[in-house]
Amino acid sequence: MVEEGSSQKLNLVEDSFYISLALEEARRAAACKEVPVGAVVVCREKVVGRGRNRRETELDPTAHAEMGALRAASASLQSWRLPECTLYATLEPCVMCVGAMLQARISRLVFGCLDPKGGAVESLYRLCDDGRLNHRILVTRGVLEEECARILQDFFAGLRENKRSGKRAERWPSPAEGA
Ligand code: AZG
Ligand code: ZN
Repeated sequence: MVEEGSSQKLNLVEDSFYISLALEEARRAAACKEVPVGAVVVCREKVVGRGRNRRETELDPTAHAEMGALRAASASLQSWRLPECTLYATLEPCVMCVGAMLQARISRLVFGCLDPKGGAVESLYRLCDDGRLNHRILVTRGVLEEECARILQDFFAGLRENKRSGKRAERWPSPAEGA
């Protein structure tokens, strides 16, 4: 689902392309047993930062995909201000990541699927459009929504399956069976 509006429609092909790059990052995260979330930052059609969730790898609660992409973009553009940039994320960003985007003066956010338990753009809070803050971020949601949701569903289904088969392995063969 993408909101209607001619400018939104115009951006759809381009937005889908950049979200597909964010999905590549999410797949890389999954390959490292990380919750598969990916992000890219784009400035004047050029990818200036990529990030993927690396919390387990880095043992860092701030190592969300969006934070990695923002850090890489700031390093690449040599500026903490990123006013001409759009951030593309596979999942609705959390409070921390929207906070960082507001600090960076990101102009636009595009994301794939909602995060009902952590999203700070629509689900729990609406931080991108809060008149009390000193910056607003234009938002487009629902780009490649199914793919972005599916990669998370598959990851968590795999975790549950591993947990079940792990439990089976613990029970069988049991020591009593002479294993
Ligand atoms: C996450 N949510 C977002 N938005 N981004 C990440 O990198 C995450 N990791 N776990 N939940
Ligand atoms: Zn986050």
